[in-house]
Amino acid sequence: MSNEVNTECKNEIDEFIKGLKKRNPGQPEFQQAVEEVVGDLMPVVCSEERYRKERILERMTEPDRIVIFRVSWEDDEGNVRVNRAWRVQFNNSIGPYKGGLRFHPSVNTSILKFLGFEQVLKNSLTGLPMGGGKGGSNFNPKGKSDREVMRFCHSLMIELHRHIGENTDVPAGDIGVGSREISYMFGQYKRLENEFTGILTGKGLAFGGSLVRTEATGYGCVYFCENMFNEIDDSLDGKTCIVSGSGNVAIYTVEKALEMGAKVVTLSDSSGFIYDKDGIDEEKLSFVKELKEVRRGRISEYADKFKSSEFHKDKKPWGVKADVAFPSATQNEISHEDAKTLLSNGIKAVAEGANMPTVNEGVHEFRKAKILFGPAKAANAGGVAVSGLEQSQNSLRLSWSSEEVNSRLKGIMKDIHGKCVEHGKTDDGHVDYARGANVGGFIKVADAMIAYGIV
Ligand code: NDP
Ligand code: 2IT
Repeated sequence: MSNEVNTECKNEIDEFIKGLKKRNPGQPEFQQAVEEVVGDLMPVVCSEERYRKERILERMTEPDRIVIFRVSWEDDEGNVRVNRAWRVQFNNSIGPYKGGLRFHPSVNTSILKFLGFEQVLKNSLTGLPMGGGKGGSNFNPKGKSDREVMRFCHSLMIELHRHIGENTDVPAGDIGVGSREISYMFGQYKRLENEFTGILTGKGLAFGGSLVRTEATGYGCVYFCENMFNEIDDSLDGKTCIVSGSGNVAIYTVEKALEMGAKVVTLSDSSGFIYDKDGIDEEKLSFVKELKEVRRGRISEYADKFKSSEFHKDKKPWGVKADVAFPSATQNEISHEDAKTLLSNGIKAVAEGANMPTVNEGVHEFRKAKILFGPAKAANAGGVAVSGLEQSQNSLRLSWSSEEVNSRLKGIMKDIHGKCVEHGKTDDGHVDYARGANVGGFIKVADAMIAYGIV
């Protein structure tokens, strides 16, 4: 990583990145995700002969396999539609592949490889036996009827079913994939295989889903942020927060932040953001849940309904002065300029609910400024962690209470925080959470790969 944060092994880093770019042309998101990680890992590799000799970074940045396939389906007007779908099985060294499916028109190989690569380290951090993978399609669920989404999901599973399994690969939700889509896909898998097994997570409660999975990513992100504040003898109580997105992660981030005594003043979607000077309270959040989870409407309706708020069309919330930012929409939503604006407005903490929401130059600004920066692979690991707990419950053929799942989630987020402190504490006592998460996630996977020989 060519930046002021990582100065050790600069030549090795530059050489590695040069090779990576050559091997993966036209994949900017994947290159970005690896670059962010390699700056922290190279010093570890340089200092440990077994990692260097074993070419562990070259091996970890090459996915095990990628399946790409056509999904044909029929829309409500009888037109034949064709989409492309992927499953990137990145690394199964410490458990079956695990990671979400994303349905969004922007989905491509680069985005899914970045997500799969991050997922390997994230899943390792949870301490659960999960490898990393990611998948999805360039299908756009927006404006489609339930029946169209059903036909698409059923068609997708006709191919995907042969590549997944409870001990092989267990997909879940991500952008554009929630309980409706998981249910259609699970129902089709069950039919094709004549088997009722936990091959997807995020299932409905009536058919093997776990309590608290819906809330897990947002809740986990807030728990992680609270852990970061506690580390410096502070807390979220009384802090003003800005949240982007208004989907699964954003909604439950707001819910938990309110419970912790924070004030949340923004939400967004791809059309713009709302700013509510009085704060989003429980009642307003119920409106957002109904708007987004049931009616699938636009966030601008919030400003029509609540007079204390205003809608900023085509804008992002990063110019609003606050103590804490929870980017919870998508990759690269915080530009270098946005990061500088957040810092000049006195931001104290950034906890990444979305995957890679900050461009690398922005991450460097946060790390240099020594604010509390919770990187995605640590801060948003609560979602996949509860997916792991859903897999455990499926294997046991038991359902745990919400208290049980929530307390395990809290414990896992605390453990992840602990790993970041262990590997990220700097000489002046500051915790570099980005380095801590990268190194903490890497070691277990690297050691497993080395134990297997040259694989
Ligand atoms: P949802 O589909 O529920 O919500 C996504 C939200 O982000 C929507 O408000 C959407 O607006 C907005 N958004 C998506 N893409 C863009 C874009 N290109 N530009 C602007 N806004 C955009 O997804 P999730 O809440 O599940 O996911 C949000 C983020 O969290 C993603 O980065 C995902 O990878 C990550 N994540 C999700 C986990 C999960 O368990 N669901 C777990 C860990 C991380 P609009 O509706 O207008 O498109
Ligand atoms: O990015 C993520 O961690 C997810 N979308 C959740 C993956 C999962 O398997 O629950």
